[in-house]
Amino acid sequence: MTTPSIPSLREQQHPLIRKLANTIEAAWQKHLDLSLYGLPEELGYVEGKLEGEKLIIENRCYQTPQFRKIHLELARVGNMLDILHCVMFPRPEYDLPMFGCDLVGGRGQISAAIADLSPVSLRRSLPKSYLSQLSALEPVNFAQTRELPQWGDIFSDYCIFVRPTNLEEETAFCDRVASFLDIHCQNAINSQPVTPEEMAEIIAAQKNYCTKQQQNDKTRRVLEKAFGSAWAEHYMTTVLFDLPEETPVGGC
Ligand code: BLA
Repeated sequence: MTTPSIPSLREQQHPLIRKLANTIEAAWQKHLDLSLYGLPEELGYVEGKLEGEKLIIENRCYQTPQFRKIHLELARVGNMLDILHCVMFPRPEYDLPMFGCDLVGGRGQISAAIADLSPVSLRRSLPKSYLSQLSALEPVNFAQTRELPQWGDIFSDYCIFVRPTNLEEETAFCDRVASFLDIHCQNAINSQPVTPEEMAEIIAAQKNYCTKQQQNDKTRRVLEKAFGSAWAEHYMTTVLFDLPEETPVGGC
């Protein structure tokens, strides 16, 4: 008898999604002290129907001393749509940006590849160490860059939003995500807690980030068509982009 293995979905997905999922997990394993994050059980693996096609969602979720939740989600709609979604939510005691990444593809082509380290402090810029490390990366050029939607003012100047046109660009995107993650994880494990005042600002900025992401109608539409609008709202606000706790976490 075989137990269903978790990587089963990624083996059927677009090669860039598979490669990026492996890259992200390898960076996490390499740098971070991971423990499992308990998602509500019914939301770990989800199946629905979208226009007669089966929608499958698989979630992996961890936490670490610096991140309250790091989430990798793979989703597939029949043979039409392949999705990778990933967000690392820092604990608000740390002045760390949000890492976010979304790959959306269908019929063999990735139409949207986005990755960013987004500032979540009210000064609305990345910490200095990030700015110097990100600006030292080799510039990458993509033939087809895409325009951010209105709610996309949360992203940094280092955000990449492209439609990769060939294997070389797919590899360049994946390498850039690996660099973002190396920079991010190294900064995270060396970061020190902030003051309560700064923490309040960070909570407000994380809320703004999540509220903006919840305005992504393209994501919402896919989820609504498969599971209905109440479920889509619940999923977007509790699994994809849940708000940080209001009350400061006590501790010694
Ligand atoms: C775009 N996201 C999209 C698109 C779809 C989804 C279908 C349109 C693709 C295209 O225009 O080519 C769908 N994305 C999903 C679904 C899930 C998902 C169903 O993650 C989850 C189950 N989105 C994120 C994160 C970022 C993000 C973390 O989840 C960025 C860090 C960005 N996705 C993002 C942006 C667009 C997008 C900016 C383009 C939106 C637009 O053009 O209006």
